[in-house]
Amino acid sequence: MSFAITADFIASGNTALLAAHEDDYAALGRQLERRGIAIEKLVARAMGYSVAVPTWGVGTGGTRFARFPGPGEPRHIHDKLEDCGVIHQLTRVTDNVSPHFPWDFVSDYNALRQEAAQFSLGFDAVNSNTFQDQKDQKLSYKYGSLAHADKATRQQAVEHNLKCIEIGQKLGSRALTVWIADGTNFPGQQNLSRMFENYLDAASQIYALLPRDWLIFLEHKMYEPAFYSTVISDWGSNLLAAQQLGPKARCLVDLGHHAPNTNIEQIVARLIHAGKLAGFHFNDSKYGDDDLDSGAIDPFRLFLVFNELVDAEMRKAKDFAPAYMIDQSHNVTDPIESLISSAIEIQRAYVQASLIDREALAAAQDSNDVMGAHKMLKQAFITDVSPILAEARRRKQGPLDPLKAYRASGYRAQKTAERPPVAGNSSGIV
Ligand code: PSV
Ligand code: MN
Repeated sequence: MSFAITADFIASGNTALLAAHEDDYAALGRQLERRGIAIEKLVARAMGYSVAVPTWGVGTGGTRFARFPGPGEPRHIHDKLEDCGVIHQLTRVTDNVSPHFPWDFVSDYNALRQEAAQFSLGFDAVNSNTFQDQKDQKLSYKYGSLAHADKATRQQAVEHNLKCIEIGQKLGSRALTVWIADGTNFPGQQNLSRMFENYLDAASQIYALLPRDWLIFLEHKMYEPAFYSTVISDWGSNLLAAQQLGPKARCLVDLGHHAPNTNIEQIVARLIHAGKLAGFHFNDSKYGDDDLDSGAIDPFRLFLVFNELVDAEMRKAKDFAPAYMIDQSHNVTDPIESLISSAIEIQRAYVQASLIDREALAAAQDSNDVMGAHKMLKQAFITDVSPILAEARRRKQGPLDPLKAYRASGYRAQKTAERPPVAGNSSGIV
């Protein structure tokens, strides 16, 4: 393992920024004190927050038109772990990675777990992949996987998911995320009811073999690659499936998988009510499943999602333990920069939502003080909590300014020299 970024490098970068940081932190502390909020409590919350990075996120993404490879791209899971290690070292909030199979297949998962631990990384949910055909695969997923009309193809997809669980157990993971691309492009192509029933039958075979302390996260998506119908298209179908499977099945919310203008925070509230919220795939979007960087387009929506999450946390909602993960496609930026920035934006929304006086908000709501209640949310959202996030990082020996530290480190240049570009151009997902 060859880390280009040392603790001394981070500490000396912080020395140059410390006076300004202390000034900003003290000013914010005084402001929050006037509002009856202790800044120390927020630093503690920021320090306790964690969001997982997907292994595929450190590779350069693309669209169905083209993919423009970036310099020093990771070539395999070992390079990806190294990049994820840098993101965690610089943000101090991404201590878990979420692998995707077969993209991250290796021969020795015990060794991989140890390798990750050297970067202070653990493994979050494992993701199965039955949306692509793999080399030497017997039956094709062109017309579906867990919901395929053919029983043998469904069985093959079930077995792949079971294999992912087996790998996940070696990695110390405790959840399997299942997103299927199954659906149709033409009305009449398949029987909509039968496809859902096929899915439930296959998913229940996976569910039956989940290890005792494992959960299965079902991810819904409205469209793409199927454009007329998808089997698990929305949170309604997803909740139905999770309820039918049993208590270890929960619904995962990918922020990009909804119709435009959908009130996602309300879906989150409903899933919390049902005790069925698995967690998140964070990203941002403008038009569809854009997979843009979290907080880049609509930070207020991200904040409103966290408003529901912090509310549930404070009132100790039953079965509430969401898994937080980023799921983005970095097509035009250095993926490490995007993931650093996104992790911080997500942590920011969490801290901002923690500023809200829940009792005062409930009192305003109960007395129908519409503007008063709304302003409480807005005041929290417009509060610049950057000094809190910086202080949380500093106390964990991280940099005050992660992006600046990353750029100054020369990490990407070093990796560009070490990792020769993969030949050829390609299109498609990460
Ligand atoms: C599908 O669009 C998705 O959000 C699922 O989480 C997949 O596993 C991931 O993207 C693959 O990039
Ligand atoms: Mn996703």
